[in-house]
Amino acid sequence: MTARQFCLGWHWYPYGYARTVVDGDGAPVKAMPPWLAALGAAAAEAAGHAVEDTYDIALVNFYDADARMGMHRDSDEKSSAPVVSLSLGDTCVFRFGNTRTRTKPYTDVELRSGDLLVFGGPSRLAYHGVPRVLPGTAPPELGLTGRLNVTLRVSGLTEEGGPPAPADGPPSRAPLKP
Ligand SMILES: O=C(O)CCC(=O)C(=O)O
Repeated sequence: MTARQFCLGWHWYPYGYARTVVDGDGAPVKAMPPWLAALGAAAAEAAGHAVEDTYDIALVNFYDADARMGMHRDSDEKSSAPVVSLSLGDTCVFRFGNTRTRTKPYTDVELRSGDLLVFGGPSRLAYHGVPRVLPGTAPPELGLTGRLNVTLRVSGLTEEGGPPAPADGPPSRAPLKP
């Protein structure tokens, strides 16, 4: 099982971003809310990073009890601005690794509902993933079964920076990270 994902601002697909391609319904990607962009900037700044560009991507990941996300790097952005990650709902085991390999050394930490994680600087391209969700650990007042993660990034792309939409044929759904 993998996390289910949708995007705001730019649509992520392996290995790039687009405004209009690959959404399940073929519709252009929904706008990035300015308040979410501001939250990303404030979080990065609070963690000691000076970010001049606007946070223009949100990846929203939903994890049910069996979902996971394989070790990967967020390396499709042209900006080196830190990644800001928010967790809501069930606690997960978040695996934070190194920049060279998907394997050890890595550190497992629990991310709980309300946690915000910033990784930038020398850790910006570290491999990371979610090997496990701890079902039933969400705060009951949220009314959420599962885990939601919102990952904020700066694309560093211009309007023209995304890849071209396919000339014809139905939009394809991007495979998710394993
Ligand atoms: O769910 C998480 O905490 C990690 C999400 C993530 O790594 C990603 O969207 O690239």
